[in-house]
Amino acid sequence: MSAATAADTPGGSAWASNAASGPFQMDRNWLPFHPAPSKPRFVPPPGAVDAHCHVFGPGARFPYAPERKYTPCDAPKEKLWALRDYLGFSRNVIVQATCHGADNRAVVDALQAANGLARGVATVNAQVSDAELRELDAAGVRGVRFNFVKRLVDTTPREVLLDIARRIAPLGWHIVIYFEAAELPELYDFFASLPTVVVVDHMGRPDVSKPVDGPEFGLFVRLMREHPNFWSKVSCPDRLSRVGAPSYADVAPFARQLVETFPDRVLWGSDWPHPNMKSHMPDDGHLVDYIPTIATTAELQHKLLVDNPMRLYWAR
Ligand code: 0GY
Repeated sequence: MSAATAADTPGGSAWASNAASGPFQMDRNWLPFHPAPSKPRFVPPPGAVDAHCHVFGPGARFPYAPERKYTPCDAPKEKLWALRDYLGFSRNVIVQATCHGADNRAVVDALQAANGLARGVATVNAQVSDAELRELDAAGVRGVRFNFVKRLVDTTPREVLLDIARRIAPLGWHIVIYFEAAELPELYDFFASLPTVVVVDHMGRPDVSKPVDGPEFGLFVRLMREHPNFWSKVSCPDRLSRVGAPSYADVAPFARQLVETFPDRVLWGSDWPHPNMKSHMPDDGHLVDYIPTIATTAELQHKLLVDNPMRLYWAR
């Protein structure tokens, strides 16, 4: 859907009625996505890609997984398209959220409805068949996500992940990894052994109260420097910041360093509908206005928002 209806536009009445999850009861402390994001001042370049966002349900049609660690409010594709248009973006990369487990039907449904304007990252388990992988590929999936954040998923043995990695590599897919910075020393060698392009969510979640040139973030920069197959999403200042919106000034130096050091291997994403935010819900307009503070020239912005995601997700 390229043209959002007035009611679906952020700020409109349908947009604001977001606090439901079909037949599921959303978690008592769940924060729904922002009901009326501000219009960003920053205008993304034509063709800009929001390369990290999710769809949730609707639960009545795409049930949340029994093994999930949270139950969200529904965040269906129509609201994602409306937000895309409102923020001035053209395309989305929809990442399978853990609340849907390895059942990728909500993402596939969104991809099939997107008229080529969305690609996906799936979650698969060891039992996935080659035919299922081909179907996901035909729908627009271009990667799998391995999640190491313990509050979100139970641990999957590394042999299983390596087996999945070997099976998706011939499709030209990549692997998206999500972990906390404190876990990187233990996971470093495993990550370095992965055979595909590897995209790291949210800069490996650095503790931004530590120095940007300190050992913790230094290890992540080393991973990127020594392994040219590694990319990073410079996303989610809202999850990492202590000073908060609209500047996210404590996170910006970390993101800026990655954008300037690895300009051809960075991606930006809104993270809508922002699962598991506890203290506040970010204003998506502020997140867009953060972009020129981390990609400070038109050339860097074009790489971050257009060239890089197009190369990774729309090469075919
Ligand atoms: C994010 C972050 C989170 C959740 C998930 O799939 C998910 O459930 O990714 C989180 O809770 O930090 O990137 O959306």
